[in-house]
Amino acid sequence: NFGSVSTMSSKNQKKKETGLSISYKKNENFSEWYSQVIVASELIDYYDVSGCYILRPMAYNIWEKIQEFLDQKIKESGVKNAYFPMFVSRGALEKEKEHVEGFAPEVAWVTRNGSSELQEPVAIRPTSETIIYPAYARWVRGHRDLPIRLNQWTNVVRWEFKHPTPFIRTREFLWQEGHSAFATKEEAEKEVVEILDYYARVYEELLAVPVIKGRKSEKEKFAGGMYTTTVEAFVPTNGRAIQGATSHCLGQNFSRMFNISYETESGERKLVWQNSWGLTTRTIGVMIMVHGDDKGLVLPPRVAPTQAVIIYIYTSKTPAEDVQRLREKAAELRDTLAAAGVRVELDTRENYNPGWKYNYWEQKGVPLRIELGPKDLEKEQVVFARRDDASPSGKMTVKWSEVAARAPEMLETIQAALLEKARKERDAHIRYVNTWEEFMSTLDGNMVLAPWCERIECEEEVKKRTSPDATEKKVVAGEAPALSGSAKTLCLPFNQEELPEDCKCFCCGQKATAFALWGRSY
Ligand code: 87F
Repeated sequence: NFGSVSTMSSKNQKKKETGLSISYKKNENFSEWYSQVIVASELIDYYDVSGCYILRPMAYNIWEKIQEFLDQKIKESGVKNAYFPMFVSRGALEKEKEHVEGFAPEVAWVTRNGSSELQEPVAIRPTSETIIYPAYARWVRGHRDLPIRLNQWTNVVRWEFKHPTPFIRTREFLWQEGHSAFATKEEAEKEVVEILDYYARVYEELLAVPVIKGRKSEKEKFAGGMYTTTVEAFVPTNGRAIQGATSHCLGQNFSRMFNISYETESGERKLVWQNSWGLTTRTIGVMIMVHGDDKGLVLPPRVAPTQAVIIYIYTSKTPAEDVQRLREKAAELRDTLAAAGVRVELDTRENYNPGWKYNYWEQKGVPLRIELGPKDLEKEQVVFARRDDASPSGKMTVKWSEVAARAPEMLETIQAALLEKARKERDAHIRYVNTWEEFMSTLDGNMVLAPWCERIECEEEVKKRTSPDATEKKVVAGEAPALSGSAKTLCLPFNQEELPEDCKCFCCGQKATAFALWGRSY
């Protein structure tokens, strides 16, 4: 589904037919570029249920890397994994009215088996509070049963009606959801920020995507909880912010509804303090959008299924014994690199020329290409070509004897360079404003920090005044409607400057209580 073909040049059309190259430019048609990249790189294939996509091995492997990192972190902190059923009874789902109310249209129900109607339809989990908390109520008796700290890695289903985008907004997605119950508020709050920090590290240390940590406004928080913390990322190409993951302090709202309480030593019953937190396969979409380029995917080395590819080069004039030596040396280098812990592949296909292979692996985002040609045989060297830097300075020669030491170094250099570049670009799109006029003239393409009163009515006013109707913005054909939405608060950043004295809200003029980060978002 690449949209209108007539806008492509015949050269691009040819490339598309051979599956060799990305014909859309990231800067010119971002949404078509994205669709093309995820398919050409073999991350995603389409499926005949709207909003659902196949995660091919490349995508699933990246998810496994994220899982490995986060799973280890949360286990070290004492959280255990479990698995709860995917079906929710109507009674359980509707127990906590406030929480499900706004979400009800997104809940998918199983109403039939074969041709018979179920006596009592069951819902497919959109999130598992109503599945897990009845069990917590049974499991908690005394204070010795606390804390309970469980996580599960699952799929969830939310029957969204907004325009779907692979990884970013899908009707089924993969995530982890953590649910803890403590005797004290302090413990629950401490874990909320501890987990948020792991989420920030997934983005920054694995995906090389900078994020801003903060608290959601009253309007944007999870309605069932007390407060929501979030990591927010930014896609410079279209100026959209995107929520990266959330960690909620639930207070005692759910323990009250589900009667999760314990007896204290003095014999009183007290409600537990809870939190919940989730990170999804959206992470992968954000990474693609931030790092990808006109040649295709650009993968940060720490999550790249293949970190380095070796390509040997020869022509019809290369003597047969040299070709043989190239093959042998390339295989030897592959083994050396694999032994050094590099996820390496050797492209031995003889029916494709080197140019085609370069293109192929670039499209797949492999961070490091190692070239070995006839001239390199005498000099006992290879050429390193960085995926993130196509300039001549992105190429360098490396002695065979040093390849095993230099390749891991280079991968770490690339990892750091990707984060640095993304951070510079993101930072260039963060703007401070003080007035409504400044806000409106800055909003397009940027995230805006503005002194704010934190009132829900004020945020609603901003939403109205920045809606496509109010701003006479046209919905761009072929572009997701999400790309033309109103401005909202992304978060109140934890890390923020002190407000000047007597500072007024940029929108309503009432007393400002904090800087809020605003943007148009996914
Ligand atoms: C859709 C349908 C029904 C989001 C929904 O963020 C219910 C919900 O409760 C719903 N979409 N939510 C909020 C989920 C809150 C929370 N759950 C645990 C998380 C992280 C993991």
